Amino acid sequence: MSERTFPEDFVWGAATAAYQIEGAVTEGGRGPSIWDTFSHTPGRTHEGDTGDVAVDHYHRWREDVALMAGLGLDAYRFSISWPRVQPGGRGPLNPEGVGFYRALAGELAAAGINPVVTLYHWDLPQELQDAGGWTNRETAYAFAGYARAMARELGDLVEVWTTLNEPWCSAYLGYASGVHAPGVTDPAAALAAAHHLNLAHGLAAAAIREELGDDANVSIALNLHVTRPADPERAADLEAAHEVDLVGNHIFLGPLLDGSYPVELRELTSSVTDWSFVQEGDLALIRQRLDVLGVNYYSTNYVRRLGPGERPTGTGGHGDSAASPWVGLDTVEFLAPRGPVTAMGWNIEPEGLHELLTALTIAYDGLPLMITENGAAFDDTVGADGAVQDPERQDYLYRHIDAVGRAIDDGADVRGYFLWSLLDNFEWAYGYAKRFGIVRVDYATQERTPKASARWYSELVRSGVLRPPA
Ligand code: GBH
Repeated sequence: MSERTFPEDFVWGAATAAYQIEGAVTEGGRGPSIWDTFSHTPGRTHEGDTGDVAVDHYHRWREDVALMAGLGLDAYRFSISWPRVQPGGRGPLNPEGVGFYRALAGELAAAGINPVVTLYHWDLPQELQDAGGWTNRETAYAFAGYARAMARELGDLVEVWTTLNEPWCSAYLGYASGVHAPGVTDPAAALAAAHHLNLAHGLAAAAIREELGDDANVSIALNLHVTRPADPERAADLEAAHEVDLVGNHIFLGPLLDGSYPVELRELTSSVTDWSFVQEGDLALIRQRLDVLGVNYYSTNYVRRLGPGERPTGTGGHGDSAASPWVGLDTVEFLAPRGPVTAMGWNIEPEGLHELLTALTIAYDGLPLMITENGAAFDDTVGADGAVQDPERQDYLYRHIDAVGRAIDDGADVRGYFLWSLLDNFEWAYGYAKRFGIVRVDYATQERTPKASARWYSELVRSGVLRPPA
C-alpha cells in the first residue's frame, strides 16, 4: 500500500449523533427520550454513565464547528434529537430546539461545511415509547410527520436527508438483546420493530419529497454485516453465514431496494412471528428512490453452524447480554475474533469494507454509496505535554480508507467518507469508557484536543491524497 489520490469531488467528513454529544437533556424545551430513561436505569450502561452532559456540544457547538473548519472538513454528519424539536414525538414543534439546529446548520454553511442530517439516531421521544415504540405501527407515521416538519424547517439548509441510522441496532439491540434502549428482549417484537422502521423510512422519504420536491436527496445509513463462514469448505457454515445475511442485511435491503422481504427470511423466522405486521401496500410505501445508500462499517463476523445438541462456546459478538440479537438464528454461533481487535473487541478487517462495497455495487447496479461511519475505539496515550498519540487508530483509518479507494477502482460509486467520530463521546451501553474520537475530550473540563489521527486525517481531507501514517 502506498499513496492513493481520491476523486476531486469526493466528500470528506466526520460524524456524530445527538445523544452522544449534546448533553443539556432538560434544557431548551427538550423532552425525554428512550435513551434518557434507559441510561438512568441502574445496570444498563457502563458505570451508570448517561448522556446528561455528554460533551456539552449543545453549549459548545460554535467551538466544535470551528474545530471542524480547522480540520478542513467538507461535510459534517450530525443527528437531530427528535425530542428536542418535537418533545412529545407528535404535535407542536419546540421552536428553541429547531432554532438550535438552524443555527448549527447555518454556522456550518458559513464555514464551508456541508450539513448532512440524520433524522433518527436512536433517541425516540419517550412518549412514543410509552405507546409501544417501534412495535407500534403508529410510530412510523409519527416519524413521517417529524420528517416532514424538519424538511419544512431546515429544507433550505440541508442537502442530504438520512432518515434512520442503523435500524438493525434499533430493532435487534433495542428489542431482542435489549442492550440498547428500550431494553426489551422479545424476538417477535424485534421483527415488528424492523418492519415499522422500514415503513418509517418509506413514509418519511415520501413526506420529505412532498415538502421539498421530488429531487430532494434521501438516504438511510445501514450497518451491513460482512459475515464469513468459520470453515469455508463446510456447507453448513456457509449456510449459517447466508442466514446472518438474511436476518442482518436483507431484512432492510430487501424492502428498501428489491420491494420485498426474502421468502427465506420469513421461513427462518416463522416460529417467531407470522409477519402479520406487514400490511397490504407497505412494501410499495417502503420502496422509495434511494439517492445514496449510507454504509456504516466497523468489522466482520465469523460464524459456524452448531450441530444437534451443541451449545455455543462463547458470547462472540453478543455483547454482555444473555439474549442474542440474532433472531431466528439459534443454531448459528458467532465466533470470538482471532486476529487483531479494537478496544471494542471487534476484529480489524479492512478487506470486509472493500468486499461489501463491491458486492453492493454488483447487487444494486451501481447504486451510489456513502461511507456514513467508519472508525475505531482504542486506548489513546496522553503525553506529559498533553499531546495524544493514537497510532492504532491512524493505521485503522488508513487501511479502511485504502479499502474504499480500491472499491472505487473496482467500479463502486462511493461519494464520500464520514469518520466516526469527530469527538470522543457517549458510546451507548459502554458509556464514556470507549473513545472513538479523532479529537480527545477531557470529560472533567470538556477541553478538546485533536489527536495525532486528526492531524493525519486533516492532511488527507485537504490534499485528497491518502498517505500511510508516519
Ligand atoms: C455505530 O453502531 C453507531 O451508529 C454509533 O452511534 C456508535 O457510536 C458507533 O457505531 C460505534 O459503536 O455484538 O452481535 O450485537 C455500531 C454498530 C452494531 C457494531 C453491533 C457492532 C456488534 C454486533 N454495531 N455490532 S453484536
